[in-house]
Amino acid sequence: MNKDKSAVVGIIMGSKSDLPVMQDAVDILKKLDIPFEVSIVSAHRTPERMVDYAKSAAHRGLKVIIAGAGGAAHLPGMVASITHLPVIGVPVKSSNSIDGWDSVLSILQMPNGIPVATVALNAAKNAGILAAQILGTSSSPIAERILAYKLELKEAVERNAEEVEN
Ligand code: RP5
Repeated sequence: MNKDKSAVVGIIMGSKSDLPVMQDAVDILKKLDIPFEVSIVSAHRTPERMVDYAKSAAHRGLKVIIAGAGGAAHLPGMVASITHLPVIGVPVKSSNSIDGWDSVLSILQMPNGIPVATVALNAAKNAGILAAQILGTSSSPIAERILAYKLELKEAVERNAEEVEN
């Protein structure tokens, strides 16, 4: 487990096999200079660890949790049922999945009262950006870094447009 004491975002995933997808969340949080921690927490294989993680998250200083899982992807929803922190769910297309629909629907279809902010299939990068945006509502430096990132996106499109149109 990557235990950064200053972590404000917790990235968790059901299995090490989710890491290649979840690495995108790691990379964008690094780029945006937001302290995070990474852990493997399985809803089905390590339920006690999941409960401990979710119960201690706010107390340990986390502000947002990004939870990725595939298949019968109960991790994001179960963590959201335990903590009051916002949980962003990343449906991971695991090797034996039915085109990822299993992951998407099991994270998306939460009951009233227990929301999970679900991003697109394998969209861990967007989960990282969304976590940063949540943090940016109460941190001007983070908000500024997000604005700078958006400017980069805009300039890349403009460069492409110029290349294609001229
Ligand atoms: C889920 O089952 C994990 O999140 C992963 O996406 C999927 C497969 O896990 P492994 O069998 O590769 O460990 O719990």
